[in-house]
Amino acid sequence: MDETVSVETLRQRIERIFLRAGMHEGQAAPLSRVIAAGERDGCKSHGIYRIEGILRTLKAGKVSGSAEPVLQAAAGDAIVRVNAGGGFSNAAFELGLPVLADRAKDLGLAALVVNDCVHFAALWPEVEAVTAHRLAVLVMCPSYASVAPAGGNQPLLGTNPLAFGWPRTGRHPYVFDFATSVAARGEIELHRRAGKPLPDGWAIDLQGQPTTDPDAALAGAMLPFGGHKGSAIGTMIELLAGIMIGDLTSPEVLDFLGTTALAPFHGELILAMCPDKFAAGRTGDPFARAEVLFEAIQGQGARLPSQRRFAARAKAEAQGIDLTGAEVAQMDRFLALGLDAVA
Ligand code: NDP
Ligand code: PYC
Repeated sequence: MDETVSVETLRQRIERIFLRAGMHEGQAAPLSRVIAAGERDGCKSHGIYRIEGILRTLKAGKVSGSAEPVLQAAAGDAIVRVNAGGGFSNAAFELGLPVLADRAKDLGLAALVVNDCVHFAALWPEVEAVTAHRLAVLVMCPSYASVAPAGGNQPLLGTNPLAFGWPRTGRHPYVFDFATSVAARGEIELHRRAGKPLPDGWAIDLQGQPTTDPDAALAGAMLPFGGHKGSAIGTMIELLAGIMIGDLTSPEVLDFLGTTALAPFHGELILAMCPDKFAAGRTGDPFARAEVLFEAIQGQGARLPSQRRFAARAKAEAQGIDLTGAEVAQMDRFLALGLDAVA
């Protein structure tokens, strides 16, 4: 039966599923927060639909449900590292965040490198956590080979998300967060489950021909957004958030997993910048100047990225989250059967 639940009720239900599957609290709690936030903000491609993949990844032994992330941050160093120990990125990020924020405020610029993590989530929860410290931020990570480079026809790059945040006083931050493929792979899977064709231009089949069939797209390759531009940004993410931080690239992730049905194991890079420090000595308050820009954008009738998401959040917080009967039944099944519920 369909249900409407509060964000916290949903979060607790998700957490219970993960604990039932054998995950420790330190992993289950941050994971449940990020998935419930996805549903709350109307981001279905990274909401409760991801629970099944997480359980499958746990069962396959490709993620540790008991990992305890370890922080490495030599005094005064701008690079803060957290080794996730093969667990989910979310717990590692939460451990590194306070040190990252302090260093960025002291030094003007600091990086959080998360190594050896499984990252299946949207990036905006991390972006918002950093902007809450009045810092600007860039976040990126590889995924697994599923996107053909512009001009190519075989999966090589990941859907490699890139997200940015700028803090705003008394308002939600300016945030964008997108896959560097035309759409996130999760969107293709959701189209497949709904029996809907894909929009034109998202993917090619195994023969390299354009396709709108989700199954053919999943077997073939997705396309980068903006042709050669998205392809180059996706490549940059492989370089910075894969090779540069000594972690896996998307093709290496696919070799490691042997499938795109499990959540990807790799690293993540978070760059935090202090606008006050960067602007010091120059005319004008950077935060006030940013507001002029945002107003000019909206003055043309354009919307800011994340505006839809923040509206969905306000609605969910006031009225709860609507779950379909199928979603409720699936979560009940996960809770009853634990890892036996997945292949
Ligand atoms: P979308 O294309 O749905 O949205 C991208 C961004 O553009 C959002 O910030 C969105 O804001 C904004 N936006 C959309 N339409 C407009 C508009 N008309 N005007 C202004 N801004 C707009 O995202 P994707 O499908 O590319 O990615 C979805 C999610 O998938 C991301 O959160 C990403 O992090 C995640 N992902 C994670 C991966 C991983 O490996 N962990 C891999 C790939 C993707 P709004 O939300 O308000 O619409
Ligand atoms: O939706 O593209 C995606 C994705 C890949 C890994 C996690 N999410």
